[in-house]
Amino acid sequence: MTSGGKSAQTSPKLVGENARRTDVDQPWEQDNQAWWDWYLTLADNADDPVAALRDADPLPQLAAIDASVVAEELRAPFSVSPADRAFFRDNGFIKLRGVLSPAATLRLRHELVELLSTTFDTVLDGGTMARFLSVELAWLHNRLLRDYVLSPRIAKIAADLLDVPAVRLYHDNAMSKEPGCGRTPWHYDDHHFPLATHDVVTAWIPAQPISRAMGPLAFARPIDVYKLVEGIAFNKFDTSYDRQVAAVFRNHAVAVEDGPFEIGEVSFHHNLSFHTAAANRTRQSRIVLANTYYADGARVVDAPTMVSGDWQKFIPDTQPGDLAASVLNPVCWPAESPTHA
Ligand SMILES: O=C(O)CCC(=O)C(=O)O
Ligand SMILES: [Fe+2]
Repeated sequence: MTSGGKSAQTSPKLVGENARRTDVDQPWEQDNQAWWDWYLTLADNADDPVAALRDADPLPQLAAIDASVVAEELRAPFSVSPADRAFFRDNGFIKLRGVLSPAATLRLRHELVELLSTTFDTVLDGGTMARFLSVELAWLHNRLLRDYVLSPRIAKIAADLLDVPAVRLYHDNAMSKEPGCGRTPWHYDDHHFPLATHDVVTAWIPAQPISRAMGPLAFARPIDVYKLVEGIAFNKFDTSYDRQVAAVFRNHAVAVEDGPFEIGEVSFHHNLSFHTAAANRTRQSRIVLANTYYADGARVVDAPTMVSGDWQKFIPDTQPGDLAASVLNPVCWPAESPTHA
């Protein structure tokens, strides 16, 4: 586990060299949870602060399904059409309905609630307010989550969208945007992943329906709008980067897909896709599993920065410039085991 275990509230401040220097060229010195606590402080919430919270729609009442049924579903292929691929190529993201069944979605939520509540010694859906909780590498010690993370169904969608023959796992990320937690700042993931390739995609797998009030992931389109904001300097101390990106997108009337996710709907975003998420204005935790995959054969960049977070946890025993193919980066598609065929 990389997230500080049963951590008490960590104050979101930079420490060590990260606090002293104004550049982002030094490595991240704290754990992954501290990274998220810091990162969310870079989002501008001044225009629309979270005031009152509302009830989310109750979760559907469904009979629990067996882990073996979930595993079967996560192996079954999902058909990605030529139109889906073209949409992803042009826009850098796609939202696909029915990637998970409602029962498999709720089973995921049950498992993530257990994981997050144990890790942070809290209860979800209101026990912790206004915070973004994150646990990575859960697949290493949780059999059921392993099926969701290494899922041939999900990894094949990633490979099809990237149009590459094989993908590896970069990392999993169990995330909970707690009630009252503000916006996720505008960014693209290319900043975060120290991989020397653009063939990187994140499957953002909601563990419940996500209404607009709960803060669905939202994507600027088309993909090349990142070029409009390439010149904006990242500022690690305040919200200026987020504000400037928002202003440029507004001035250029950039389209933003910020609609809700129905149960079982999963989005896939490319590492050049600019995205953000609204605040969670409901009393329900917005729980998501985000799995990032990259084209087999990619290398680590020559000079990872602090924005890359604690990447050596995800690609251990690997130096900058090396092939990114550690034991924690299995090929998820094509599925290796015959039982995954
Ligand atoms: O869930 C969020 O609010 C942000 C997630 C994100 O940026 C990502 O998965 O790339
Ligand atoms: Fe992201």
